[in-house]
Amino acid sequence: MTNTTTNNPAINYPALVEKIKCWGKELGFSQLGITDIDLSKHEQALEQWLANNYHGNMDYMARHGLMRARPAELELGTIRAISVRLDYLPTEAKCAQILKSKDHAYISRYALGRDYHKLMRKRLQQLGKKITAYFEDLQGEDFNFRPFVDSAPILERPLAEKAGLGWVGKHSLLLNKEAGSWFFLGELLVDIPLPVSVVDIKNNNTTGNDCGSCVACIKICPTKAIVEPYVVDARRCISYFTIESPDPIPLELRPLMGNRIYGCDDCQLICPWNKYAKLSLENDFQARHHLDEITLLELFSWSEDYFLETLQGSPIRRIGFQSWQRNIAVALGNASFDTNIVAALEHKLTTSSAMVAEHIQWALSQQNQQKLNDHNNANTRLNARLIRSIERGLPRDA
Ligand code: B12
Ligand code: SF4
Ligand code: SF4
Repeated sequence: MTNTTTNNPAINYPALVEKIKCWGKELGFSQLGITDIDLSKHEQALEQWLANNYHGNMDYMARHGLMRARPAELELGTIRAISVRLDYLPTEAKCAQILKSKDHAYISRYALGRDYHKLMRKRLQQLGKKITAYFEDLQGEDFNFRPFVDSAPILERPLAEKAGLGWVGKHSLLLNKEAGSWFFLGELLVDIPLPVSVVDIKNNNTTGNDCGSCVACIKICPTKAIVEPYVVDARRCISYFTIESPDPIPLELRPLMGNRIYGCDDCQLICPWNKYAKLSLENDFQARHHLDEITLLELFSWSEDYFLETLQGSPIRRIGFQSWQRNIAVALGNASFDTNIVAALEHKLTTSSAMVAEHIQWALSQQNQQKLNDHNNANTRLNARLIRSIERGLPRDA
């Protein structure tokens, strides 16, 4: 990026900000804010997180070093970030219902529909083009932008917090008083001196700690991945070992996964602020192929071709068939004893890769144990507490 527009007195930046906000709304974003790009106060926490190896095998997290907290080093000329959020909670989330049914698959509610990366990046691109057109009308003025969605190089939550979209909760996700945390983040890095958003505490924009003394997310996490307030050890997070990591799932964590085969929502489901979450208006985020209420056995019966074909456009496809089968095998091991489950596991044993076969063996031994004991104790009480809380707090879901 090269900047030729900085401090050009001919440009009415406050008026441009109003236009950008309108364009953001027209493009369907739930909220938009503008911030400078000084994230220096987060550098130490980021360095510590990496030094603790909390990123596991997500090498891309370490690769960029402190550049992740320095957007101008990533994209030369950047002086502001336009930060956006987009609500994704589908109209019928059915979270409690599925978490109760051990023979059904719980897929994180963000992943039931189409992949959000493309949708958001396209809209951010459109926003950038609208600003470009504005500058073209001013004849000769130059404007440069670069969209990011979930891109590893940027600390999206601290940026969004500075832009007034909410605060970082103890589960480390961004929370908003009027929208909870069920939203994605994205940003447009720009090289123009837009006035930054004013943080208005009354109007929800707050950088204060609105978690208060609550620690519900820390207590409910099935794998104790929130190792201290605001800090997640990714290696223990179900989201990491079911989505990000292609490696075998550590033995001690398998029983704690329950039926969560793709990511996990527990720390958001327990959060009192999610009473105020908005349902998504996007068709793309509604469940496809009954992924919100499908049995583990049905998913386990899919062939690789069927998996690739059916999940086209879904974020799930990114993890590949091996990780998909690995995750379902573990969840089948955690389900109540059922001769159909044992038969399905045995059927796949000989045709699966060595990595998946090892998980199938584990699942078979779990099924056998459950046949003898007739129950699986791992996290049973914790799960029941979560379900009661969802049923009380999210009436539309229950
Ligand atoms: C890597 C990653 C993960 C990893 C690691 C998670 C983590 N907490 O770091 C894993 C795979 C586990 C993961 C899981 C999930 N993720 Co994720 N993930 C990311 C990614 C790519 C980078 C996050 C990162 O930089 N982590 C490193 C740490 C050090 O950074 P940080 O948590 O932001 O920490 C800073 C602040 O918290 C700050 N801080 C603020 N206050 C305080 C106070 C104290 C005392 C301290 C010490 C620090 C501190 O200091 C830190 C250093 O800068 C972002 C996208 C992005 N580019 O930002 C998405 C993102 C965070 N993920 C997202 C989502 C939706 C999820 C899941 C809910 C998915 C799911 N359902 O399974 C889970 C939630 C798990 C959880 N509780 O975090 C969304 C969150 C949206 C939101 N509302 O905040 C993001 C922003 C993607 C997006 N574009 O929408 N994710
Ligand atoms: S997503 Fe699940 S495993 Fe990860 S921190 Fe939240 S509750 Fe824990
Ligand atoms: S559950 Fe409580 S501590 Fe955790 S993010 Fe929500 S309000 Fe904060």
